[in-house]
Amino acid sequence: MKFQERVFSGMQPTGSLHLGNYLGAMLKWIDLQKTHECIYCVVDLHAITVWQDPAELRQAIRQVTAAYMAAGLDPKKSILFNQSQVSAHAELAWVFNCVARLGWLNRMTQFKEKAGKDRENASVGLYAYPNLMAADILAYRATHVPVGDDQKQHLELARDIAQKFNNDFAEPIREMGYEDGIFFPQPEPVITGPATRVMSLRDGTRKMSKSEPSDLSRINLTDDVDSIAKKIKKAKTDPEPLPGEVEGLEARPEAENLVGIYAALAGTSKPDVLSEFGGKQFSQFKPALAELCVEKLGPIADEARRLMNDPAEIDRVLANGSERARELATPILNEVKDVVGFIRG
Ligand code: AQP
Repeated sequence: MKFQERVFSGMQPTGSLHLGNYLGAMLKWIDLQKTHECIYCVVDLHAITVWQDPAELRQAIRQVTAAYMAAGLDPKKSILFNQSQVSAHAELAWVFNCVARLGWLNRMTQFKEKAGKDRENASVGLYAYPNLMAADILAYRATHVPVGDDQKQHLELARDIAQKFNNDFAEPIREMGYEDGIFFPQPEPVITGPATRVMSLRDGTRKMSKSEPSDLSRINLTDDVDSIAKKIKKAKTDPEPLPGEVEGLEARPEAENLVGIYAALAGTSKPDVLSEFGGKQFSQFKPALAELCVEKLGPIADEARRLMNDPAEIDRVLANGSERARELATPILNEVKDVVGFIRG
């Protein structure tokens, strides 16, 4: 079956969004919105795989939605909604829990990192997280998934699940009229640009992350001008000047990270940034980077704050997006139920 091109992606409302989320994923979301049918989700079911304070979770769902809109996602063009309002995600995830193999999930590095040494105490949800992510994507038969580099492995798992579902149920799928036996597409990761993995400002070998305790490690999309400037100023670097060529960034993770951030924010490439700043010290590069960050992120923070003044309007956007999402997902889920052999009323 030839599937219509459709984009799906999401972010967890586990705190304020940061520069990594913005450069790694959201910039591409905004671009794809111009050419594709796009579905952008606030993945609250994923968020509770680690305990969340309920009042803070509600607030974070609205904040992430406000950040989506402030960054340029248009709820009239794209579908913006929160995952828990569309039960197809959870229902399909259960089917996928029964399709995916334990051995596949045991290989997921994100679970190992997040569960850490206290693995026995991690939630079952955290372990099964990639199955829910596969359901998020395949409930819409999405063909393209713009994400940061850290999600590559989960995307590969989603492709494996789609393939195994198609194989396991080949006969009923064909009987249903899918002559080539393909019920789910193989979703393609879209991992492009100079900042697919933005690193911590305090340690160039660790991913910038919402859950990192030090706020100095990341630039939040809600940070004011002074905080942005302070965080860039304090960002870890090495004593060498910037190289003139990209090869010179090898084994200099902090330098590479800052150059990648500059390139992504400026809409250029690392070689372009180095042709401008090669040979310069960080004391010259950092103020230019801070200025660029403020120029690009300041208006997003201001607009998100303005939107947060009207939470009822944000809730309306989410309710409307959820309705549109349900319209797309329900017929697909119904066919899944028929394929699997459930009886529907
Ligand atoms: N540092 C990053 N660089 C590039 N892309 C990133 N993404 C996250 N961090 C970076 C991308 O942002 C999207 C949404 O991520 P998420 O919020 O669902 O969860 P995450 O990947 O687990 O992000 P965090 O910040 O690390 O959250 P916590 O700390 O709560 O686990 C994804 O497309 C992701 O690739």
